[in-house]
Amino acid sequence: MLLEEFQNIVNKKYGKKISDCDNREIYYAILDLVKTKTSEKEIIENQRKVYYISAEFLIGKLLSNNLINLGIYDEIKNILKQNDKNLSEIEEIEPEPSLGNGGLGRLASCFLDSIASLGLSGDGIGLNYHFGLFKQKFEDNLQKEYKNDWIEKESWLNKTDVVFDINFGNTKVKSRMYDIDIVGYNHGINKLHLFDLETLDENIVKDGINFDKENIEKNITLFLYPDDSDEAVRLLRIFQQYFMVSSGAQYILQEEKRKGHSLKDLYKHICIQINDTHPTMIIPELIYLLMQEGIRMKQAIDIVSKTCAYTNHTILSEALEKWPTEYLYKVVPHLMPIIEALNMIVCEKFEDKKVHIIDDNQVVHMAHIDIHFGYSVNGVAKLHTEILKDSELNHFYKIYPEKFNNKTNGITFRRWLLSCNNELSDYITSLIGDEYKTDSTKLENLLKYVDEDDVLQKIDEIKSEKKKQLKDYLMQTQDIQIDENSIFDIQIKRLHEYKRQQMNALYIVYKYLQIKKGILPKHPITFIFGAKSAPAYIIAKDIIHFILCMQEIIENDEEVSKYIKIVFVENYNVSKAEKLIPACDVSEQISLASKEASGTGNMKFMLNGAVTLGTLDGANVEISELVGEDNIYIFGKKSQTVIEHYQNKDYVSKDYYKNSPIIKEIVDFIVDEKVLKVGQKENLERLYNEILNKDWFMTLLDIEDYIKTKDKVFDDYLDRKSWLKKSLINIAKSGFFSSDRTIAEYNKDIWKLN
Ligand code: 26V
Repeated sequence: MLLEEFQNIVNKKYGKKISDCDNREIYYAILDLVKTKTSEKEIIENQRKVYYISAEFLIGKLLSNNLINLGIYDEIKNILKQNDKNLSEIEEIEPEPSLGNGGLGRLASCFLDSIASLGLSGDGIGLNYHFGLFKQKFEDNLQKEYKNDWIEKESWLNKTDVVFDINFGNTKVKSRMYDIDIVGYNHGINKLHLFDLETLDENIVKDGINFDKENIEKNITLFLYPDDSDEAVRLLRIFQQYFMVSSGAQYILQEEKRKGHSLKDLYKHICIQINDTHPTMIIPELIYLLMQEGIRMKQAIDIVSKTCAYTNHTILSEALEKWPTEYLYKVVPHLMPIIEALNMIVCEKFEDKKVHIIDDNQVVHMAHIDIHFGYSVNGVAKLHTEILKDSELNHFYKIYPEKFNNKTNGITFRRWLLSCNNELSDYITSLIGDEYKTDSTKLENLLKYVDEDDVLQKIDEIKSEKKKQLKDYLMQTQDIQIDENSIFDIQIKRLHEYKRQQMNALYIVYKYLQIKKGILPKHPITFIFGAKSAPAYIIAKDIIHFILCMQEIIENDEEVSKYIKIVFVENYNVSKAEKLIPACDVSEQISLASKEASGTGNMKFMLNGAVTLGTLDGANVEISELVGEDNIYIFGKKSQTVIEHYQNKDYVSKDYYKNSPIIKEIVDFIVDEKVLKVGQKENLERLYNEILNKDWFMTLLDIEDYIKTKDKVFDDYLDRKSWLKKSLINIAKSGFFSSDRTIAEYNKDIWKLN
């Protein structure tokens, strides 16, 4: 049946047999097949519907994922095999959209998958960035940025007839909705609505990722929001945000009217989950639109406050959005009276200026709008929510304790196990059946095998197979040779000082110097990094530079390269993560305690049998509670200590440098002659001075403990049986981190959809 259907599509498209098509033709034919199959599915409907609004949806490639969720993955794979085609080669043809920066955007996509897979009615609302997040290349050991041109004539995007006017004061633009179908696992479908600027002009992008930031009639949906380094860029970000929320709000109200619902009952039929503060303007925008419909302000505020819920994803103050009123007057003058009215309501109720929306410097605190005028505030891991309640948002917690709740993040097991590691998922199925695919807690049934040698050996074989696959991939794509028998130690995530890639790099320096002194590792190690830095984040780029310099030094040193190797994977993205994670032995989760709200990579590694080396930060705390201390390597100061250091302003990195000969030796190496020879003096000196004199994210606070613990990890790896036991326990205990569990909690406590 499916074969016939597929052959028909191929015939109609190209007038030839499947076996005569090239991989690209096959890719477009499967795309058509999936789209046809999807359109036959029912749209999910419940009593209520959630709209997940987010500036980022890091969807990744969709081909395999959709095949899995439609239940035709194995069949298609076989059809292709019979015609001498290989599905994994065809996957390579699909361009990867980069509609997100990192964890926040990937989480939104995992959530859409789970919402549909649980049969809940929920659509995503976001932006259709034509070039997304930049494509990263390394040139002269430095990061260079290029546009990611991902939209092709035939793609997952479906153009719709839905068009809205978007008003920015004097300027008016048009937005059009494009839809991507979200296929639930064995379920119906929901939609991801991506809004696009009708008058966008891709030609205004000149060399790399530069374009005219002020030409908003042509630029709004060109790139994923760039960092806010200058005024034009900050303004552009507000233009983007308003473009998204106004399109989304108009669409939601249009749908409600189409269904015959009274807008006064909005909150009875729908809810809106605001993903971080980027979509916050949907609150005043909805109030504005309801008032246009003749509803009085007081009632409009009441309706909207019962409709919107807010998720906080970071406590980093530089990431909490604050916009000067002056900017908002420029971009959304019609919303300012509403924001001012909301602020008045707050000021009348609460004297404490810390909870006001507009501060004395005429700056609007976006999160404050969400907290006062939304009905739920949640953090994304147990520790993170506690920190919000106890310190960062304590003033608000005291006023609205009932609004605060925790929803520990999760990941979709369809993508992060079934699709990226079907060797492991098939083996798990052979041991415990496939119930775990819809009830992830069933993975615990694996625990009965922890002492069975043949099971442990098979786990080892699968890991080796995935390491071999990664080795081949790196050879093909980056011309890099790695030893598949070495330990794969992997840190992949956005580059940020708080995530402390610099600490990992300093460990490698330590190892390098040891080897030079004749103290040799017992087993070879491959240190793998993948990370993009924001284009204007100077120190992050210096860290990349330093790691690439170390890579070159080690590569060209025969004495050292026998034992250790650095690989920096270029342009780290979702599909690369899918290849790296199943191959990992040691998962690096080493952020400064209190700074990583949750992390989700940590969960993906655990599910694929890697052992975590980490601090008690974000969801690492929950991983550690689940697997127990024998099955994770925890080091470093706890969040409470770190928070006290910040409060007392008593962390002085230079003291650590002066008091420890090891620290001095490795930090000095950043500006050693050997490094200066392959690198740029300016960048290396800047990094050296930063760590020595500032070190805001306290690398040197934890580095000695990190070295000690990491050495133990590599020693323990050699006791294979005990290591594989840890690996199996990690897999067995990872069920909690399924995004199906997270979404079930959102539904039960916040959305109440069915
Ligand atoms: C944004 C920015 C913007 C400019 C300046 C520096 C900076 C630093 C961090 C951020 C992060 C924004 C929010 C975010 O992406 N949070 C991530 O959300 C994930 C999903 O909940 C969570 O797993 C990560 O721990 C959290 O960092």
